[in-house]
Amino acid sequence: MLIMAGPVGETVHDGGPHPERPARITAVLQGIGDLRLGTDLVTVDPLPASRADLARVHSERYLDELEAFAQRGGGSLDPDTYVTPSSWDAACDAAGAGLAAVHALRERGEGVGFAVARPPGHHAERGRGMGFCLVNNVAVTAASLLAEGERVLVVDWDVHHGNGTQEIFWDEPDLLYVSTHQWPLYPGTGRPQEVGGEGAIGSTVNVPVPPGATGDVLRLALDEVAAPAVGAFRPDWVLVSCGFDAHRADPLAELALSSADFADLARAVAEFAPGPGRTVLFLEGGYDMTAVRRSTAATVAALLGDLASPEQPTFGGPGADAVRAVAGLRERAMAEVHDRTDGGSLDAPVTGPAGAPSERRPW
Ligand code: OKP
Ligand code: ZN
Repeated sequence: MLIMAGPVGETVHDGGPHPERPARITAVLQGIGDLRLGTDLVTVDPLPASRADLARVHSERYLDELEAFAQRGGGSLDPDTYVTPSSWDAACDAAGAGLAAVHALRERGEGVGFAVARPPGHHAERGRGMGFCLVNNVAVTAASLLAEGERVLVVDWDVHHGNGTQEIFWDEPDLLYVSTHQWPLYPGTGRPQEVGGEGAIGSTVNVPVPPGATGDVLRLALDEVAAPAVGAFRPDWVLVSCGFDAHRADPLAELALSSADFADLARAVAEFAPGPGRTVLFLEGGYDMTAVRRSTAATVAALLGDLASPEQPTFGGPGADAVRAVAGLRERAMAEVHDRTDGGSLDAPVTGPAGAPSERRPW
């Protein structure tokens, strides 16, 4: 059963000629519609996230500024990130979608949740929106679960690194953040050496891959890098920052996945959950409407147990060696954080999450 929370953002938060646009939600709905789920589709109407929900992950000051900015008519937070008069309400509704999905999953004890909502969230940091993101939707739901004592895995397969999610949970040992992303690419964070803060060493897992990487390379990242960390972590919930912009047709990046690869990633990620009713997808990026439609259909079908997919999986692209090198890079970085904590040198290398975007390859 698919528990869809939303849709949010199909008619609001419209920046005109901008890739992050309302039609993305229409494409997701078409992809779900293509599956003809009938009674296997349950739609829940999200409530807006409350101030308390939002304040778990964002500063009061940023929330006040964002609301007031939208009320004054909006504008730009950065060259990529627009705010319209409807954006504050849209952002609150988008953040509420994940909470509604979790609520419905708990009631039913089965199914897969999908927050079909925009604006996206994973670039939004505690104190600022950026990269098309105003409120960090996946973080709001994760923080609500953490407040209830749950252990949360976030898998971020959007082609961009989720710098906001990483920053918000940098020192949180009960949240494991795993990201695969193209490198180099916006926002420039997400090196393998970024492993989490002193109180949460190893709770951040970054697997950058080069342009041209195919589905098998991301599968390798989940199987060889993510799976051991997840096995040791034992999450209660699996939240997926589900961007479809690693698709080969996406105009914003250069990875080479097909819709069938998203199905494959989804099957792998669902295995990380402790049981049914504990996996929630959050729409992040995805800017080619056909790719978004097909990838949505393939991903949801896979999670509901359907093996069929219209496109073929992809393989043979670059990056497998880079993925295999990640474990070693992580281990060295984790030892360095330990050394610093134990009174080691004060000028040890910075391991993030802050820092200027870098064009250097991490491997
Ligand atoms: C949002 B999501 C350089 C280009 C920046 C921003 C991309 C945001 C992607 N100024 N582009 O992760 O899909
Ligand atoms: Zn993205």
